[in-house]
Amino acid sequence: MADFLPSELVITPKGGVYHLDICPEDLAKKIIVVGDQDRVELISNYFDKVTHKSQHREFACHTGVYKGKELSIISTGIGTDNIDIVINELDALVNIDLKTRNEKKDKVSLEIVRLGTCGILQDEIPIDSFILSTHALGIDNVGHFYEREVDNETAQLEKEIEEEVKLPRYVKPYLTKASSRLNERLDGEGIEKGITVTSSGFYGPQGRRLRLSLVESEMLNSFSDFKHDQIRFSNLEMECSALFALGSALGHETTAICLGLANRRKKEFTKNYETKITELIEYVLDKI
Ligand code: R1P
Ligand code: URA
Repeated sequence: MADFLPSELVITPKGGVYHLDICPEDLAKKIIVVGDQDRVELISNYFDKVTHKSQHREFACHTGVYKGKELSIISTGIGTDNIDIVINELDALVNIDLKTRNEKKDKVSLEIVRLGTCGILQDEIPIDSFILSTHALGIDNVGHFYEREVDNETAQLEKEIEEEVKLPRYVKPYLTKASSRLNERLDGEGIEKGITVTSSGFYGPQGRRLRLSLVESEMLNSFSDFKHDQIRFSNLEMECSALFALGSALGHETTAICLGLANRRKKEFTKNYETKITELIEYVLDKI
């Protein structure tokens, strides 16, 4: 019997994965993931050659060559629920034989960089900064569905965070590290670094109060106030936790670099999105 039956791993008539709707030959080993579908073309416009273009639901994929590097740019849409789909299907494309439905013996490790946007959690991080995630703290739930190994240092830090940060009582956070190898490549002058908080929503789950009152109004400040040696919470978004947790558990290298759009401490919002996202794209394409 095959390792993965049709109810568990859905394969399209043309031999691709169900939601992304791409086939193994459409994918490069270096991948940039973005939330916004329109950002895919903004990035692939820089390619010297385009070899594949597709879109199914919110998942656009452009593969091509940039300065000799083969890259795929894929949109995930918003949220860790989508990341669960994207990471499992990207892994299936390289590590499961979709014809026999059996796991491959020799595994492929993908390099996956999220190029996103985020909110800022510290006064000293200017609006429009590029923020490289050292870790992600999930206050979503996706990571809890999978067994994975966490090193002692990360487990200890997770415990301290859980004790000190004022989260709603039914939120169980999980901490994961970004790939240090990818971070060495993406780091540079002026790049801000820190732990990225990944939320399950944009408003209440990120401490934004419109007309509904929030259960825990101190959550955001207690993230900003948390300090452990040189470690700080730098930013807040909606995908990194599941990307790092599932990606590393499957043997892939994952990290994220995000443009800080909103400083939540200073209550400021960018006026420079187009210019700054272009700068971030050019920065990542050259470093990746
Ligand atoms: C919310 O506006 C969206 O923007 C951020 C969040 O993570 C969320 O997906 O990232 P992207 O700009 O990559 O979508
Ligand atoms: N994306 C988020 O998830 N939060 C912000 O504040 C800005 C962008």
